[in-house]
Amino acid sequence: MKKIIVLFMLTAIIQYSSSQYVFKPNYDEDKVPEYVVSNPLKTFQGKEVKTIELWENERRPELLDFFTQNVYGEVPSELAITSIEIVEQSADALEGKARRKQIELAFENNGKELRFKILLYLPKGIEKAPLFLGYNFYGNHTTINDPHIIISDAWSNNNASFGITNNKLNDQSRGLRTSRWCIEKIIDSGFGLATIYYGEVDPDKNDMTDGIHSLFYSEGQQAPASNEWGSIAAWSWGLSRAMDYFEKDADIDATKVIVFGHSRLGKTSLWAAAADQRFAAAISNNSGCGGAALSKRKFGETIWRINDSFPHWFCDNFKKYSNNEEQLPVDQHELLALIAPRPLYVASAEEDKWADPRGEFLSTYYATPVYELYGKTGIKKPDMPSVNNPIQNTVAYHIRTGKHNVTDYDWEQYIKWAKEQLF
Ligand code: GTR
Repeated sequence: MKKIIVLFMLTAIIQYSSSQYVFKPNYDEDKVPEYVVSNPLKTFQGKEVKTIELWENERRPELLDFFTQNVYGEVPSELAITSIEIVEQSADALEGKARRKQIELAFENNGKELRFKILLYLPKGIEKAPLFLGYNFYGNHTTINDPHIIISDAWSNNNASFGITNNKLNDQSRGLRTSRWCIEKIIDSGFGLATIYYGEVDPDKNDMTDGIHSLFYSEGQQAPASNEWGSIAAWSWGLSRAMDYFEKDADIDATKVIVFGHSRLGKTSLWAAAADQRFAAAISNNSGCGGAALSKRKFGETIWRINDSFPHWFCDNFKKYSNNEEQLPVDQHELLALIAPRPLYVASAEEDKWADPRGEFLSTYYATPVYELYGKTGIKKPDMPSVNNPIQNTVAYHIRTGKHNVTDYDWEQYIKWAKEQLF
């Protein structure tokens, strides 16, 4: 009997590991499994949600709680900014068009400290500027060609094309990512831009002993509990603390802060806007799995794959859904619905199959009933628009030609739409 059990277990283990080993992403629409799209306007107990009151008092809280406890993880407790320091500023940046500030926020808890810097450009001649806020991947100094931007000493992933070989950012990469930020157009349109190096809030590696997480640990604790925050929730927390600062800065209109992010940082901008309703609007650029894309389509990156490659991004409870998407009582369209009625822009790229453009689009369509409850216009039809042909309502969507990236085309759409939506 014992032998049979051992044999059975061995077979199961071998089958399981070989299925993981041969993981091949599905890029064939015909092979998308049949899946149930959960109704954002029906509670887990089956109650129909027909009023804003019921949405706000029952359905929204239960969805927010589900995503908090089972996907991104809970922030253990509140932690306010300990100090704010303007570490550098200029009234004459970007050839006189803008003002620049570099602001350092500090946090202290349990005898530990964390600091991160916000790089801020504000258009001249506007008393209280609306803002785009978004993280960058390789340091503030890569985003804009400006010799005054301070280089962070926080840990970074190595990347030879940025000259980063010992996990340290350096001057070689100054201005290397300007193509992703479109600063001139942003400033010329009357918006400010704030960016933060995400590694200052939490280094992007599977080690939870560092970054903001560690400030919340009890003695001897090395990692968050299963329902507590992974890195995406930590980065989102950082965006909310930046918002705390904006509320104190008289040069900024904190009621018009649009949270933006690309890829993993697009997952972050969506979760930040869902969790913190002070953000006026959200933009998800090519956010894919665990962002805007529907998980149950299993197209491109899947929950198993993302949890396997990036075990630190989500909370441990999310691992229950690896190769087990059917058991999820929600899908990512309900993350989008949590942002309603605030403007939301989801963007895909034609060649970015890994992020499942159709899944990102369908998510905006399935989130739309919640926007409609508020009398807002979302995505009315389940037919994807053609490439470079945006739909721009309160919920907006485009798929552009090209790869996984942020381009001028993307920013031109965001700026135009944000102006229409917020003014
Ligand atoms: C990929 C990951 C995606 C996306 C991307 C990025 O490796 O599989 O989910 O987040 O990284 O952030 O660049």
